[in-house]
Amino acid sequence: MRKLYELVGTDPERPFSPYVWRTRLALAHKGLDAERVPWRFVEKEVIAAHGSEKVPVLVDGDKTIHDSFAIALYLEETYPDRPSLFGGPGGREYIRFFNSWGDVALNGGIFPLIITDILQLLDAENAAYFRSSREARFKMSIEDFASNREAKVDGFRRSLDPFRLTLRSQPFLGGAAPNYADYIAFGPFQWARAVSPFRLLNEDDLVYAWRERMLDAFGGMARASKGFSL
Ligand SMILES: N[C@@H](CCC(=O)N[C@@H](CS)C(=O)NCC(=O)O)C(=O)O
Repeated sequence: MRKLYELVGTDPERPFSPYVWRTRLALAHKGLDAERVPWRFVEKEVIAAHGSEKVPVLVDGDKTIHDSFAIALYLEETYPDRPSLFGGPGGREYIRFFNSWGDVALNGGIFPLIITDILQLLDAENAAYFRSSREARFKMSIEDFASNREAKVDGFRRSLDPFRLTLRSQPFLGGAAPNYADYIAFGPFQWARAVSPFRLLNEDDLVYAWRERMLDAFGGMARASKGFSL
Protein backbone atom coordinates (compact mmCIF):
# COMPACT_ATOMS: atom_id res chain seq x y z
CA MET A 1 0.00 0.00 0.00
CA ARG A 2 1.60 3.27 -1.18
CA LYS A 3 0.11 6.74 -0.79
CA LEU A 4 1.29 10.13 -2.02
CA TYR A 5 -0.14 13.34 -0.54
CA GLU A 6 -0.25 16.02 -3.22
CA LEU A 7 -1.12 19.70 -3.19
CA VAL A 8 -4.33 20.80 -4.90
CA GLY A 9 -6.65 23.80 -4.79
CA THR A 10 -10.41 23.71 -5.29
CA ASP A 11 -9.95 21.19 -8.13
CA PRO A 12 -8.47 17.87 -6.93
CA GLU A 13 -7.63 17.03 -10.56
CA ARG A 14 -5.15 19.91 -10.84
CA PRO A 15 -2.17 18.96 -8.61
CA PHE A 16 0.32 21.81 -8.76
CA SER A 17 3.24 21.39 -6.36
CA PRO A 18 6.60 21.36 -8.21
CA TYR A 19 8.01 19.09 -5.50
CA VAL A 20 5.16 16.59 -5.71
CA TRP A 21 5.59 16.46 -9.49
CA ARG A 22 9.22 15.50 -8.99
CA THR A 23 8.03 12.62 -6.83
CA ARG A 24 5.28 11.60 -9.26
CA LEU A 25 7.87 11.30 -12.03
CA ALA A 26 10.36 9.50 -9.77
CA LEU A 27 7.70 6.91 -8.90
CA ALA A 28 6.86 6.49 -12.61
CA HIS A 29 10.58 6.08 -13.41
CA LYS A 30 10.76 3.26 -10.85
CA GLY A 31 7.52 1.77 -12.21
CA LEU A 32 5.78 2.16 -8.85
CA ASP A 33 2.10 3.02 -8.30
CA ALA A 34 0.83 5.21 -5.51
CA GLU A 35 -2.65 6.26 -4.51
CA ARG A 36 -2.80 10.05 -4.87
CA VAL A 37 -4.31 11.79 -1.87
CA PRO A 38 -5.40 15.41 -2.51
CA TRP A 39 -4.19 17.81 0.18
CA ARG A 40 -4.75 21.55 0.69
CA PHE A 41 -2.56 24.11 2.50
CA VAL A 42 -4.79 24.46 5.56
CA GLU A 43 -5.15 20.70 6.16
CA LYS A 44 -2.07 20.76 8.36
CA GLU A 45 -3.24 18.12 10.82
CA VAL A 46 -3.51 15.48 8.08
CA ILE A 47 0.21 15.54 7.26
CA ALA A 48 1.26 16.48 10.81
CA ALA A 49 0.15 12.94 11.64
CA HIS A 50 2.98 11.86 9.29
CA GLY A 51 5.51 14.24 10.86
CA SER A 52 5.47 16.83 8.06
CA GLU A 53 4.30 20.39 7.44
CA LYS A 54 4.70 20.16 3.68
CA VAL A 55 4.04 17.88 0.75
CA PRO A 56 5.13 15.61 -0.84
CA VAL A 57 4.60 12.98 1.83
CA LEU A 58 5.01 9.39 0.68
CA VAL A 59 3.65 6.52 2.75
CA ASP A 60 5.15 3.22 1.59
CA GLY A 61 3.92 0.34 3.70
CA ASP A 62 5.07 1.10 7.25
CA LYS A 63 7.50 3.85 6.14
CA THR A 64 6.72 7.56 5.78
CA ILE A 65 9.08 9.89 3.94
CA HIS A 66 8.75 13.61 3.29
CA ASP A 67 10.77 16.07 1.23
CA SER A 68 11.02 15.32 -2.50
CA PHE A 69 14.79 14.76 -2.48
CA ALA A 70 14.61 12.47 0.57
CA ILE A 71 11.88 10.52 -1.23
CA ALA A 72 14.07 10.15 -4.34
CA LEU A 73 16.94 8.86 -2.17
CA TYR A 74 14.56 6.48 -0.42
CA LEU A 75 13.17 5.11 -3.70
CA GLU A 76 16.68 4.57 -5.10
CA GLU A 77 17.81 2.73 -1.99
CA THR A 78 14.63 0.71 -1.47
CA TYR A 79 14.11 -0.30 -5.10
CA PRO A 80 17.67 -0.81 -6.42
CA ASP A 81 16.59 -3.34 -9.04
CA ARG A 82 14.35 -0.80 -10.76
CA PRO A 83 15.80 1.79 -13.20
CA SER A 84 18.22 4.13 -11.43
CA LEU A 85 17.06 7.68 -10.73
CA PHE A 86 20.60 9.01 -10.42
CA GLY A 87 22.39 7.19 -13.22
CA GLY A 88 24.46 4.96 -10.95
CA PRO A 89 27.22 5.59 -8.41
CA GLY A 90 28.22 9.22 -7.93
CA GLY A 91 25.06 10.54 -9.55
CA ARG A 92 23.27 10.94 -6.25
CA GLU A 93 25.84 13.40 -4.87
CA TYR A 94 26.00 15.29 -8.14
CA ILE A 95 22.22 15.63 -8.45
CA ARG A 96 22.08 17.10 -4.93
CA PHE A 97 23.65 20.23 -6.45
CA PHE A 98 21.12 20.13 -9.24
CA ASN A 99 18.28 19.92 -6.72
CA SER A 100 19.49 23.16 -5.15
CA TRP A 101 19.75 24.79 -8.57
CA GLY A 102 16.21 23.66 -9.36
CA ASP A 103 14.88 25.11 -6.12
CA VAL A 104 16.72 28.43 -6.35
CA ALA A 105 16.89 29.19 -10.08
CA LEU A 106 13.79 27.45 -11.40
CA ASN A 107 11.26 27.56 -8.56
CA GLY A 108 12.63 30.94 -7.48
CA GLY A 109 12.68 32.33 -11.01
CA ILE A 110 9.19 31.11 -11.87
CA PHE A 111 7.42 32.06 -8.63
CA PRO A 112 6.99 35.82 -9.27
CA LEU A 113 5.78 35.05 -12.80
CA ILE A 114 2.86 32.84 -11.72
CA ILE A 115 2.07 33.62 -8.09
CA THR A 116 -0.99 35.77 -8.72
CA ASP A 117 -2.54 32.97 -10.79
CA ILE A 118 -2.17 30.51 -7.89
CA LEU A 119 -4.57 32.62 -5.83
CA GLN A 120 -7.32 31.98 -8.41
CA LEU A 121 -7.13 28.22 -7.80
CA LEU A 122 -7.68 28.38 -4.04
CA ASP A 123 -10.82 28.74 -1.94
CA ALA A 124 -11.06 31.74 0.39
CA GLU A 125 -9.49 30.03 3.41
CA ASN A 126 -6.55 28.58 1.48
CA ALA A 127 -6.03 31.83 -0.45
CA ALA A 128 -5.86 33.78 2.83
CA TYR A 129 -3.28 31.31 4.21
CA PHE A 130 -1.26 31.39 1.01
CA ARG A 131 -1.24 35.18 0.91
CA SER A 132 -0.25 35.70 4.53
CA SER A 133 2.43 32.98 4.60
CA ARG A 134 4.04 34.10 1.31
CA GLU A 135 3.85 37.81 2.14
CA ALA A 136 5.60 37.07 5.46
CA ARG A 137 8.28 35.12 3.55
CA PHE A 138 8.86 37.77 0.85
CA LYS A 139 8.37 40.74 3.19
CA MET A 140 6.19 42.41 0.57
CA SER A 141 2.73 42.06 -0.90
CA ILE A 142 2.12 39.35 -3.48
CA GLU A 143 1.26 42.08 -5.99
CA ASP A 144 4.64 43.79 -5.46
CA PHE A 145 6.45 40.46 -5.66
CA ALA A 146 4.66 39.70 -8.94
CA SER A 147 5.00 43.14 -10.51
CA ASN A 148 6.28 43.61 -14.03
CA ARG A 149 6.36 39.97 -15.05
CA GLU A 150 6.63 40.77 -18.75
CA ALA A 151 10.07 42.25 -18.03
CA LYS A 152 11.10 39.63 -15.46
CA VAL A 153 10.51 36.73 -17.83
CA ASP A 154 13.46 37.82 -20.00
CA GLY A 155 15.85 37.41 -17.07
CA PHE A 156 14.32 34.03 -16.28
CA ARG A 157 14.80 32.84 -19.88
CA ARG A 158 18.43 34.00 -19.86
CA SER A 159 19.05 32.12 -16.61
CA LEU A 160 18.28 28.91 -18.51
CA ASP A 161 21.35 29.23 -20.77
CA PRO A 162 23.39 26.45 -19.07
CA PHE A 163 20.37 24.18 -19.47
CA ARG A 164 19.94 25.20 -23.13
CA LEU A 165 23.64 24.60 -23.89
CA THR A 166 23.39 21.11 -22.37
CA LEU A 167 20.37 20.30 -24.52
CA ARG A 168 22.43 21.02 -27.65
CA SER A 169 24.29 17.76 -26.97
CA GLN A 170 21.61 15.53 -25.50
CA PRO A 171 17.81 15.29 -25.40
CA PHE A 172 17.58 14.99 -21.61
CA LEU A 173 19.68 16.11 -18.65
CA GLY A 174 20.03 12.40 -17.90
CA GLY A 175 21.41 11.81 -21.42
CA ALA A 176 19.46 9.73 -23.94
CA ALA A 177 16.64 9.18 -21.42
CA PRO A 178 15.37 11.25 -18.50
CA ASN A 179 16.54 10.73 -14.94
CA TYR A 180 15.99 12.55 -11.65
CA ALA A 181 17.81 15.68 -12.91
CA ASP A 182 15.06 16.02 -15.52
CA TYR A 183 12.34 15.53 -12.89
CA ILE A 184 13.92 18.21 -10.69
CA ALA A 185 13.82 20.65 -13.61
CA PHE A 186 10.43 19.61 -14.93
CA GLY A 187 8.54 19.90 -11.62
CA PRO A 188 8.71 23.73 -11.68
CA PHE A 189 7.54 23.88 -15.31
CA GLN A 190 4.65 21.55 -14.59
CA TRP A 191 3.74 23.71 -11.57
CA ALA A 192 3.58 26.74 -13.88
CA ARG A 193 1.59 24.83 -16.50
CA ALA A 194 -0.96 23.74 -13.87
CA VAL A 195 -1.59 27.19 -12.47
CA SER A 196 -0.88 29.87 -15.05
CA PRO A 197 -1.53 30.80 -18.69
CA PHE A 198 1.60 32.99 -18.61
CA ARG A 199 4.09 31.95 -21.33
CA LEU A 200 7.47 31.05 -19.80
CA LEU A 201 9.21 29.75 -22.93
CA ASN A 202 9.24 30.57 -26.63
CA GLU A 203 8.48 27.77 -29.05
CA ASP A 204 11.92 27.94 -30.72
CA ASP A 205 13.69 27.35 -27.39
CA LEU A 206 15.49 24.01 -26.83
CA VAL A 207 14.08 24.05 -23.31
CA TYR A 208 10.57 24.24 -24.80
CA ALA A 209 11.30 21.12 -26.90
CA TRP A 210 12.67 19.34 -23.81
CA ARG A 211 9.52 20.29 -21.88
CA GLU A 212 7.43 18.77 -24.69
CA ARG A 213 9.42 15.53 -24.40
CA MET A 214 8.86 15.52 -20.64
CA LEU A 215 5.12 16.09 -21.10
CA ASP A 216 5.11 12.99 -23.32
CA ALA A 217 7.14 10.82 -20.90
CA PHE A 218 5.50 7.84 -19.20
CA GLY A 219 2.61 7.73 -21.65
CA GLY A 220 1.95 11.46 -21.40
CA MET A 221 1.34 11.36 -17.65
CA ALA A 222 2.11 15.04 -17.05
CA ARG A 223 0.33 16.23 -20.20
CA ALA A 224 -2.83 14.38 -19.11
CA SER A 225 -2.95 16.37 -15.88
CA LYS A 226 -5.00 19.59 -15.98
CA GLY A 227 -3.01 22.59 -17.10
CA PHE A 228 -2.91 25.52 -19.48
CA SER A 229 -1.83 24.93 -23.06
CA LEU A 230 1.47 26.70 -23.54
N1 LIG B 1 12.06 20.93 0.23
C1 LIG B 1 10.70 20.43 0.15
C2 LIG B 1 9.73 21.57 -0.16
C3 LIG B 1 8.29 21.13 -0.11
C4 LIG B 1 7.32 22.31 -0.19
O1 LIG B 1 7.70 23.48 -0.03
N2 LIG B 1 6.03 22.01 -0.41
C5 LIG B 1 4.99 23.03 -0.44
C6 LIG B 1 4.06 22.81 -1.61
S1 LIG B 1 4.82 23.24 -3.13
C7 LIG B 1 4.13 22.90 0.81
O2 LIG B 1 3.73 21.81 1.17
N3 LIG B 1 3.85 24.03 1.48
C8 LIG B 1 3.03 24.02 2.64
C9 LIG B 1 2.82 25.40 3.17
O3 LIG B 1 3.22 26.35 2.53
O4 LIG B 1 2.24 25.48 4.23
C10 LIG B 1 10.65 19.31 -0.90
O5 LIG B 1 11.57 19.22 -1.74
O6 LIG B 1 9.73 18.48 -0.84
